[in-house]
Amino acid sequence: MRRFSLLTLLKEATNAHQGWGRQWRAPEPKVGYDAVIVGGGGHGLATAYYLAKEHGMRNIAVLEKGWIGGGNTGRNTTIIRSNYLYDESAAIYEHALKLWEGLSQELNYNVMYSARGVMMLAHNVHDVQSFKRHVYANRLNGVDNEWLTPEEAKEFCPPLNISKRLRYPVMGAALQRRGGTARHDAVAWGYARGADAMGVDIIQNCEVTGIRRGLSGAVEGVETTRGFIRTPRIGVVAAGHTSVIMEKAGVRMPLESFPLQALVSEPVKPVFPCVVMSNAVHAYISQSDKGELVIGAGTDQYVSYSQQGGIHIATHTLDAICELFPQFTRMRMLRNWGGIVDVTPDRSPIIGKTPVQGLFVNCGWGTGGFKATPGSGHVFAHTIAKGEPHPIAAPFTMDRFRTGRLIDEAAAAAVAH
Ligand code: FAD
Ligand code: PYC
Repeated sequence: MRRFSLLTLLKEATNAHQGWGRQWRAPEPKVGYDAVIVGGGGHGLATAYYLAKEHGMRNIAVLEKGWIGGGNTGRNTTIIRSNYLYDESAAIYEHALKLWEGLSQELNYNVMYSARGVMMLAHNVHDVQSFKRHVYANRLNGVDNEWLTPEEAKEFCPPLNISKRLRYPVMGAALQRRGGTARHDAVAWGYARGADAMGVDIIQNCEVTGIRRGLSGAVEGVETTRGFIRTPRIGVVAAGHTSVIMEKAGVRMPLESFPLQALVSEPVKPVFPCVVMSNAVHAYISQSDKGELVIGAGTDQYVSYSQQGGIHIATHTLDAICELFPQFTRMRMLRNWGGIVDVTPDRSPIIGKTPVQGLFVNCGWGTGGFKATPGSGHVFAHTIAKGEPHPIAAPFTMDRFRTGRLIDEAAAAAVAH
């Protein structure tokens, strides 16, 4: 693999960038692999990368029904933070945030992680109490988070309207300065490139249509649109389509799939310095490096596999954005889209083994899994390689819905489910 460096960049700049070559191969599927990852989103690709890098498993494949990063990875609003309430959640999201901080160097690929600060607005007494509780709990867990007055919030984000006459006035905010954004496609591409260089086969346009189990019940391989592929270990990382795939192995998942939508404006000069989220009004906003305002809404209220959201949901979000940031009232929106998010009853992910031998699952990240991508891949790779959960992933087993040991982050995604 050709490394990116100042020298190679300078060389290619004088060569019309003709010498870079392919970033990853396009291999034909082999007859069998030591492990197969179903789903070429950020989580699946990160899993493959860490399986190869940290566990020496190189005879593995990532099977993607479309193109890598074409699912929620390429559709999300890229907010990264680790300010979750419960110890288990803080541990896994902070593990991810620490990996984000060094990810461009780790992958030798610019994932454009930008720690510009994530500010969550409080609009009522309940918000104030809840966010202050998060601030204190986070600090006990070594996670940065601080409370701002409305004036301090405006100083941090000058376009913010803190007039007391709003329908949802800003009563304060919780700020995680290490939170921010990253370039979603680059995350998928960086992991793909790194995994490919270690021998992982990344196979696009290859849909898994079945999971074959032997007489003992253990997995034997996957049926795909490109033929049967034998493997003793399958890791399913398919976000909103997880339950569809798991059903093929006879496993019923505690998941619901909802559309979640986002939209971007026409590009403008730098005007918005941070990320702002508002739970109460279901809106969040940042500005991409291209200049577009990136705006997200809440989930639709009904389960669906349509990659569009209801227009009334986006309208409600834009109303809220215009009230909070009146200067954006005259901006034009360029495009909108939806992704299918996989939501568990306690809004926390499921990472681990399943009742079927050789079948592992990583799902339930719902509206908030982009931020977890490096940490999720890292702990899931451990789980697949060792056959036992990584200590950080151990609380996130599917079994918690039987035992009742829930990790109830129902409000953690900061948008209404
Ligand atoms: P995906 O990227 O969806 O990857 C799963 C892959 O599996 C897909 O590429 C799909 O094509 C493939 N697949 C499905 N079925 C099959 C099959 N049968 N065979 C082979 N392949 C298959 N999270 C945040 O942290 N911050 C945010 O700001 C944020 N905003 C969001 C905004 C929107 C509009 C959406 C939709 C989501 C948002 N999220 C956010 C959530 C985040 O995008 C997801 O949790 C995360 O990207 C999931 O990554 P993944 O790799 O598991 O899933
Ligand atoms: O988890 O921070 C988040 C998030 C923001 C928008 C969607 N999810």
